[in-house]
Amino acid sequence: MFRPATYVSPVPNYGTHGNVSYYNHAPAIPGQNDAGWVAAPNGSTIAFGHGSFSRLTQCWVQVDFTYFQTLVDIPLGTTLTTFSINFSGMDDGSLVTIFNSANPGGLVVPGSYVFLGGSGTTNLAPHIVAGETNRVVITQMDDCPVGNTLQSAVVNLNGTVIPPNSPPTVAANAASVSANEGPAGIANSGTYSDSNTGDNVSITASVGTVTKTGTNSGTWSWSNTAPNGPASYPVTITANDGNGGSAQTTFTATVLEAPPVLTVGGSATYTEDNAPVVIAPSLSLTDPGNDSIDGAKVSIGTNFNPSQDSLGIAGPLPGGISSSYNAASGVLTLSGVASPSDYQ
Ligand SMILES: [Ca+2]
Ligand SMILES: [Ca+2]
Ligand SMILES: [Ca+2]
Ligand SMILES: [Ca+2]
Repeated sequence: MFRPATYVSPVPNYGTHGNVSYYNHAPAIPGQNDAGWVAAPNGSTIAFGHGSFSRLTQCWVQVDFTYFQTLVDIPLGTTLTTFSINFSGMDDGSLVTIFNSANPGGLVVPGSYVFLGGSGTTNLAPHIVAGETNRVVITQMDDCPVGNTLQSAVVNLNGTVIPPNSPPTVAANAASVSANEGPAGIANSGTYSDSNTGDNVSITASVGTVTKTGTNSGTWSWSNTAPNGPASYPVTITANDGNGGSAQTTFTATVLEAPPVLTVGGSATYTEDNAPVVIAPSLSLTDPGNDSIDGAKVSIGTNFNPSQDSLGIAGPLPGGISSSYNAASGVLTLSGVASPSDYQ
């Protein structure tokens, strides 16, 4: 059910209840997944309104519209003999619009109008498409206080009542998420809901992994690896009720650049005039995004004496890395693009 904030006023006086001309003043039919759709008072019929439910103050010069929708998933191969919407307890009128691949903008045929006290539409079967979800929207109008009601509206397909189906809703807790590159990965979460308690809503993600709790409503949790940054991409979460109703939400996932991690493990003891020793025997160098390293510097921090202390490389360097030593400053420079393990 979707109720605009207020009624339309003034409108010309068309002089009869449910007059077709009043629909010319109706706001555009809201989109299938627009915010503002709420469950009807009774999920399996409608049971909208009652004798004193009108918001109007004058007769026939004001008109109040309320929308109802249901999604009818018709399997491929279904023989469509009759398709009608049957009403009871209507004040003051209703109009049925069919949306499907043959009528993407919505179809209203002359027999789609039902007037005060009327009971059903004409046979709409010629306009229904099998093998897809047909969206049926009822535009109910009140053109005169006091009454404003639609007790029931049911879809009748080949003589069988089709239970009403509303699309689910889905929302993300964060419109954007970010995480450093590395093994922790990136995550988001959210909620979903479907007013049809018998629906088991599936949740899928355009990228990454998503899990859910609940059946027709609950929460979802999304995660993905974050192998290397910087990177940013959209993630679409789709909720599908399995009966033709679906909804989507999209958020942005951003993987941030993170610096390399250097651990100078171990220690060395050097005795004057002896052969050189390895100064950091268990040094570890990694990058959370496994980025290449451009260069490195090694220096003696304190008590450096250029005439006595010297840094050098033991053995050949991995390909792509070259070294130079400044004897005056005591800085050993390694340069060239190579992997962290080669630099280590
Ligand atoms: Ca009325
Ligand atoms: Ca549903
Ligand atoms: Ca990176
Ligand atoms: Ca990095």
